[in-house]
Amino acid sequence: MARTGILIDNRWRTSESGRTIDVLAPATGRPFTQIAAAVDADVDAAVKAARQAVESGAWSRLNAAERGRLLLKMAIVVADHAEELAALEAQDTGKPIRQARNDIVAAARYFEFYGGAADKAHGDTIPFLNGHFATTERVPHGVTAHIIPWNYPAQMFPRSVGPALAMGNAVVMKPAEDACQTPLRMAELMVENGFPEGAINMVTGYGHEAGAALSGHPGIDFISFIGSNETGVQIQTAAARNHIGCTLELGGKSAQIVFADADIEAALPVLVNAIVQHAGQTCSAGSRLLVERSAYDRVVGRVAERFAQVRVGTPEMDLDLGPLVSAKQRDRVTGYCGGADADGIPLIAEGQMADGLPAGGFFVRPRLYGPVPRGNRLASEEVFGPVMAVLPFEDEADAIRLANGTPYGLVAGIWTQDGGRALRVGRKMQVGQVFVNCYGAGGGIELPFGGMKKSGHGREKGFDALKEFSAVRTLVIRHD
Ligand code: TXE
Repeated sequence: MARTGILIDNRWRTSESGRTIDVLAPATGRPFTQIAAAVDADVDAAVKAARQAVESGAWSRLNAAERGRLLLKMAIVVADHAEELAALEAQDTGKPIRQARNDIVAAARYFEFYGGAADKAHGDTIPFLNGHFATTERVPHGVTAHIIPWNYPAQMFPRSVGPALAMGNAVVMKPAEDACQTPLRMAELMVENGFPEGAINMVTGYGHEAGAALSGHPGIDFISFIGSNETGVQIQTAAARNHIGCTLELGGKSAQIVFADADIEAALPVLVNAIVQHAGQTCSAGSRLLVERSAYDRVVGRVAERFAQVRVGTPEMDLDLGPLVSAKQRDRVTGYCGGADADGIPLIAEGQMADGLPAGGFFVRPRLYGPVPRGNRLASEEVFGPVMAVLPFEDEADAIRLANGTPYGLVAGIWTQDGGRALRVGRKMQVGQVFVNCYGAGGGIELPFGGMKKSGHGREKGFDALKEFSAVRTLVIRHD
């Protein structure tokens, strides 16, 4: 049976409701496929299949090295299907094909990292009372639920399920209704490459139906969520009702802080790319450019020149950025731009639209605004589009205050040639990741990633994710 979107016990199914959702290509605005709209009964069947895989031993009887081997095999399988997956990702999300190819490289690396890590997450022995031997082990939660958004589905699929499976959980994922083709294809490849029934289950559908049914299901033991703040609150509420844990990764308003002594020519491509990559639809997008006042005109002038060269095109044109994912996101971003214009914020530079863009595509022209007043919403709210806000700062203390002055706390970039300042400022950032003289640094599969404040809690990526997807059991033995 063809991929429908609902995968339970290694078989594709249609929704109990019989309904489907049209999936639009962002570059044309036209449907290119359909996914099932899962409802309560589908989610219930998926959770039961996962539970069965845990309780029957179909999944849980595999030892850590065997689980790791299956994940490692997927690293090779994904690499073998790289071009097919990249084309699917580009069509589904609208991003330039080169960026989609990078995402597939990252996806394979997630499988590799967590495959390799599966048999290396171990407990401790702890000095305790005389005559006692105390030890800990890491045990899976059981059934883990995963809800991901539409911006990086190819990366987020293995980033989310990889560590959960490595630790021995059986998983149920609800990918985003706006873009989920690569997670479905990778799940299919997992089935073809030996994952037992019930280990990986997929339920496509709307957030308020399939998503709410999954996060509120009494049969799940943990929730991993990436998405909006509003939905994050609902997820945490659902988790609390079931007395289970969750991780929330909820976006940001990340600052790039440029001091007057920075090597601006080295910084330039990184500063601009941090808001251009995937049209700014990146949780860690560097959407605020904070520039030391004494260098403001010089730095902003160079950024503006580069920004004006940025080009918007279709995935196949493979320019700097593609369309936004949906009409809803396009309207959100143009709404912010309209607000900035109405507030009289100067438009410093605009990107270029390629000739011959399809009329129905969700394209938006990138915009650089500044100086943005500190109280303006463009200075503190997540736009999730190619819109950068420039703000001047006076000195180090002011930079720290300004960088930390939003409700979010995901990432910060610091550009300076003064090592002491980089450390001083970096260690004051209320964020989960700080980059000095670089930003994003190649995806960072190995690096713990997650937020402080309204950017959420818990850590994905790296070894820390293995801790999130497991619990510690302490065992004490008295021997005299
Ligand atoms: O998010 P939603 P949306 C931010 C970004 C963006 C805004 C809105 O600012 O503009 O959120 O995006 C599922 N119970 N981020 O509306 O709705 C939904 O089906 C359970 C930042 O797309 O949170 C999808 O699978 N699940 C973020 C996922 O949640 C529900 C990436 C995300 O969708 C649900 C995306 C519910 N009640 C958006 N409602 C980042 N951190 O990168 C929705 N969902």
